[in-house]
Amino acid sequence: MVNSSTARPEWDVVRELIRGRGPLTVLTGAGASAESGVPTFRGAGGLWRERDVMSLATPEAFREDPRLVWEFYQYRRREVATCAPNDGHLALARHQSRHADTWIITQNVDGLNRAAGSTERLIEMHGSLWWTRCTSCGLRVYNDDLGFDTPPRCSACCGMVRPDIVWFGEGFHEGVIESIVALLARGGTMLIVGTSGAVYPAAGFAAAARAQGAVTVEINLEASFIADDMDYVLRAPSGEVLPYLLTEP
Ligand code: BJW
Ligand code: ZN
Repeated sequence: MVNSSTARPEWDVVRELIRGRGPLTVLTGAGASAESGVPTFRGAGGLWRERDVMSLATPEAFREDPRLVWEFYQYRRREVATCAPNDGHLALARHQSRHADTWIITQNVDGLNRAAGSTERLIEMHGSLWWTRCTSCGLRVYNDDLGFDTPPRCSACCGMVRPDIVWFGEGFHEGVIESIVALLARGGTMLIVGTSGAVYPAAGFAAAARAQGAVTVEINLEASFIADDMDYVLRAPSGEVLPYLLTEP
């Protein structure tokens, strides 16, 4: 068990960096929700009914068997519905409420940043488990009904409804990439939290920000694929590191 009150010179350096360096941009991945009980993708939790969850997160899988993919997402929604934001999510939300230039870019679809209070300056770049989209007319609808196991029909055109999630090979919501590109050009500090750096374009954000003057910090239990793009590396759980870094004296 890591004790965050123990002296940790590197944590203190990064804490001072955040205090003194202007804008803060935070990129999070599945590890940022791990302490809330949400399974990560490339860890032991990456299987559902013995299938690699990554093979279900594709447009091809949905075309082939919409019911199976919907069931998988309904399972995920039920699982996340039992989870609460952890100290890392809460520290980020608190920091944002005091610092208008702090932005969160999350790859997570669980909605836990929003639940922690980060309702603004949050980009859920891979979509959300709590929204659906019509495959015919594109209508997006908030939907937290955990009750049904087949894809619902669109209220506007009767088309088949899918999770409003960015699957492999798919593009992003309008304006998302443009907003991120602008954030990465701001300089300041960038925290890269709980992501393995295996999925693009998110895996390229740290290098892009660093090339434009940002100082990059990885917060991860293990070395990610993009650890070489980091100026600092803090190997500890985000639920402990983030409150330490972001607590005001
Ligand atoms: C802890 C911790 C604790 C644990 N504390 N840490 C360039 C090169 C090669 C390929 C491509 C490329 N560009 C695009 C591609 C193709 C593809 C891609 O990247 N493929 C790769 C497999 C190579 N990308 C795409 O298709 C993307 N679309 C696209 O590029 O469109 C074109 C386009 C580009 C640019 C502009 C416009 C258009 C879409 C990618 C969509 C990914 N979607 C998923 C599924 C979501 C659905 C769902 O949730 O069901 O998103 S994939 C999955 O991976 C999910 C995640 O958000 C994403 C990232 O995973 P993440 O978060 O890193 O999780 P893990 O499990 O891998 O890692 C957890 C980490 O936490 C570990 O490191 C642990 O150590 C750590 N950890 N506990 C701190 N307590
Ligand atoms: Zn429709």
